[in-house]
Amino acid sequence: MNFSKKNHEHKNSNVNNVSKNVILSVAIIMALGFTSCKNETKQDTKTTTTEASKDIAMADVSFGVRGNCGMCKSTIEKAANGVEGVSNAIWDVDKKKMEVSFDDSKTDEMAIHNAIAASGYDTEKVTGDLEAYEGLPGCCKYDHEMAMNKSSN
Ligand SMILES: [Cu+2]
Repeated sequence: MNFSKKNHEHKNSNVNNVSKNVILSVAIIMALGFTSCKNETKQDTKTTTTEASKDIAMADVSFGVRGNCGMCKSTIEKAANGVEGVSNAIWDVDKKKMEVSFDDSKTDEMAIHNAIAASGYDTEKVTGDLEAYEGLPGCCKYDHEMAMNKSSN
């Protein structure tokens, strides 16, 4: 009598453990999703040292890039800054517009378009890599029809 009762309780607690584990993993997945989207405040502030040297042929370009939020901003700017020769890259979230300064003896505008597109974002000239786009946090999955390079808000 006593034994079978204990056994029954034991089974019950097993079931409880399983559902606790499921709840826990769901909570972890949700927490992970949250943190990746909250990362937007933690931007890589790459200090831009615009050298005063006149030997360097600096070029400034601006072009449209699609995106949604601060997280997009850091991904886009990081991609552009990763191109050798780029000294300054700013993406405007309202205008969906990129402003880049670079040394045109080291790189050209298309290399910057390609780097941004490789990170998953559409530019005026290059469509964003779809695999990279799929890997973006949910809040960054921008609309591919979005107007870009807007002159004002
Ligand atoms: Cu985003």
